[in-house]
Amino acid sequence: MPAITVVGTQWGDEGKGKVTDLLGAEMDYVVRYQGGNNAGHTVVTPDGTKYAIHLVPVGILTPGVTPVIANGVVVDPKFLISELDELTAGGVDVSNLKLSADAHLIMPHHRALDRVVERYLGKSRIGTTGRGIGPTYADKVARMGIRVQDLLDPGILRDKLNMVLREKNQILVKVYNRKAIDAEEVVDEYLGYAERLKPYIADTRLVLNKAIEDGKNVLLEGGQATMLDVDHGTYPFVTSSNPTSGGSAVGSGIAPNKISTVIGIIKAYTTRVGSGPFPTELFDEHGEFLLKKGGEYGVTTGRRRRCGWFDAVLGRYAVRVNGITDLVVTKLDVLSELERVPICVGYEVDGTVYEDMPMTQTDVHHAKPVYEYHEGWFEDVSHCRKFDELPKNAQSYIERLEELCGARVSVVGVGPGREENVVRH
Ligand code: 2SA
Ligand code: GDP
Ligand code: MG
Repeated sequence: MPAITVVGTQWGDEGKGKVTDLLGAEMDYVVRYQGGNNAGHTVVTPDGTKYAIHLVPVGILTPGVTPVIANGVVVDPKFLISELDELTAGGVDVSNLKLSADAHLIMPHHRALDRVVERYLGKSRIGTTGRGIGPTYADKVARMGIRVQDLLDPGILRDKLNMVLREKNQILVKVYNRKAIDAEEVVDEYLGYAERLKPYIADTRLVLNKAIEDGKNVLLEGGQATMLDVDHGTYPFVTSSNPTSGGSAVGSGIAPNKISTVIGIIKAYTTRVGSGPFPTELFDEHGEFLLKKGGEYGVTTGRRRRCGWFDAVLGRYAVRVNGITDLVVTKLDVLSELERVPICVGYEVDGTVYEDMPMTQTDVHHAKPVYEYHEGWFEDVSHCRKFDELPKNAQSYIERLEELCGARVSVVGVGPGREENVVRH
């Protein structure tokens, strides 16, 4: 059985958590392949319990699923232990978790650097989640990273940390006027985490490939989204990993030809948290309407999300870059009660209209949305479960998004609950 990847198509918070949870029942393995505890996935189970999951895969909530934190993830061990403890206290069995020996560890100097660099950037700051994500990936690529497997060898952990801190402490003290970090204190702290995490550490690349050979169902769960991808997003206002479907192969060790289905999660409008260009952003009462009705606040940091209309230029781009086979449109219910619903079909930059993403970041910053206007609907759609139960204008809105983005819409979300969906294919 080939693997399935679930990706965010916009700037995150499209409802990936809900969709992954929905698919979880049919899965044997659910895998995080990039990012870390910057992610925030909300799941509302049928009994009404609401979970905010950050680092572990959402599949951990489904009995029988093996949750996997694969090689492409950056892991803050203290955070992981607290998330596991919290889930256990809530009655969730976490004993099956597999943690890749190759995943990189977020260290105290990464968290410290994330914060001071943001302060240093001032007006140009990225608006990171402050979890140390960027500096950890930077060290991974610079070959200065410390990996989960280093927790198993105190001598190596000590040597690596001493070496890295010789450089990082110079930066922290001399450039940013901060206190130096004591290597021995960190070694002691991390060896404590090693004791707790040892039972979960595994060769996840082997585990997952064997699972595929045995015909098991594997779901690769993306964090963040296409436009936050370090290669394909609105650089530099991106995260430091590859949330796109290509990243799901690299970040798990599952070959691309073993991934048969790519499901793109797309909100019926657009949101973004953090800095960076956002052509359809609204600064008027419609923006307030989406913020309030959609409950658009960050799950990790509580930050207010910026809100705007649906952007089909971005949707088309995401379908291409990820090879999306099916789209899940979420939060259609939020759009009820609007007289008309604008859809951005192109960008105007200095008199030229682009139907595809402009080549340069400068043009994206200057892009003005070209809208077509769609008749709205006033009915509450949250009870709809079949496509023809949706109001006619809501149906044609979905069909228009499908046409503009170039992929079929298989599911439409009409509420936060696991069962609040219209399933088409
Ligand atoms: P980082 O911390 O280095 O990954 O930040 C870099 C950019 O990536 C954005 N980013 C996110 N955007 C949307 N949702 C994310 N997760 C949380 C959520 C966010 C929250 O689900 O609500 O609670 O604020 C997420 N994680 C990273 C970030 O805003 C920067 O623009
Ligand atoms: P993720 O990061 O992509 O998993 O998304 P988040 O959990 O950060 O944000 C999505 C929010 O939308 C959460 O509060 C979900 O419970 C909620 N949500 C998901 N799908 C729907 C939907 O179809 N309708 C409504 N009203 N809310 C939804
Ligand atoms: Mg989120």
